[in-house]
Amino acid sequence: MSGTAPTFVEAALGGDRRALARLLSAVENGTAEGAEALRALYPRTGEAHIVGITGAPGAGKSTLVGKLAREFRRRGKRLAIVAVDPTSPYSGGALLGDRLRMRDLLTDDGVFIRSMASRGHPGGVAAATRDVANVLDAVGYPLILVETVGAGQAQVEIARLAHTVVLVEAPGMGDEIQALKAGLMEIADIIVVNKADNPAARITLQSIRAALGRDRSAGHHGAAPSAKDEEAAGWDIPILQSSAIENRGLAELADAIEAHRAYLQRSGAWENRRRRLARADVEAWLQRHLLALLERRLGGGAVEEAVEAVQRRRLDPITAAGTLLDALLRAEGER
Ligand SMILES: Nc1nc2c(ncn2[C@@H]2O[C@H](COP(=O)(O)OP(=O)(O)O)[C@@H](O)[C@H]2O)c(=O)[nH]1
Ligand SMILES: [Mg+2]
Repeated sequence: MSGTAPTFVEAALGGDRRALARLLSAVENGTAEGAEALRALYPRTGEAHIVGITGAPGAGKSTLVGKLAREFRRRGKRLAIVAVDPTSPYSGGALLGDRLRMRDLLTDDGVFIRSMASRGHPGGVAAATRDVANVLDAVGYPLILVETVGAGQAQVEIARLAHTVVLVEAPGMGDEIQALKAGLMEIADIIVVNKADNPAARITLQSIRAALGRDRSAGHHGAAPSAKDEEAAGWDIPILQSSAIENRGLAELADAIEAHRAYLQRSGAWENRRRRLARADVEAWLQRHLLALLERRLGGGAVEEAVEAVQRRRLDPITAAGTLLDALLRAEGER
């Protein structure tokens, strides 16, 4: 390593929260300093349990994550929270009331809370989320809760970049289960119907059970083996209830998260998921390196010109990408 990176990486490793915040900004913004820090830190990663918390806006994810964090703190566990949802009430833009409610977490040294910027991630938000989680893993947080809004493919992609995916549902958010449409049901390891203080939660619970083939009338219990991966065959997706505002169902949810990690490790699936994460990291950096190389060899405008041509339908994206790659290989050959 060279430059200024070692000092603030070391400070972050030593528990300096401001250095950690600065490190995360560098990593999020894709600076050279951030990349250098990530490189230095990566060997220390791979131990944390990364838990994606996803679901429709308004389901109560942020509230639930805050309460869940307190539950884990009661169990003596240190943890980090990453909010990819820009409306999360953890930091800067939050309403005063939200901040007051979060005050105990904000002043707890055992919790580190990070809100991701909603834009400006050179390699895409999924890759930036991985990088942020990797840094938090490296500096020693054994549990990382990542809140993402379960809307849109990019968000599903982020949720998938976790060892455990918790899907938060809530009653009264439209007559259909939101997650079915978004394809979130397929990636869920744990489902929790929040706002169980609302009587309509029963109906939501029944629709989810039916959707998973677990309604009693179907004559069996236990999940039909999920199609998402063969590794999931030994895991019955728990369908829990919670009321984040009434502090109910939190211990059960924390238990389920811990049980899922134990299951992954027992079954060997932990390694499969670690491999998936390693692959995502390699592919994300491959893409970033390749784009940077294109820019250096062909000039900054080359990719933008191709994008423009594809937008105008003068070129298809397959030809455009192929042409860029050919030009790059030619430029390399001439060196
Ligand atoms: N009735 C009820 N409201 C809740 C519960 N959890 C969260 N809320 C409310 O639902 C709204 C959305 O919560 P928020 O945590 O921001 O949802 P997110 O968009 O999924 O992160 C807020 O007004 C919360 O106070 C709950 O368990 N019961
Ligand atoms: Mg939120």
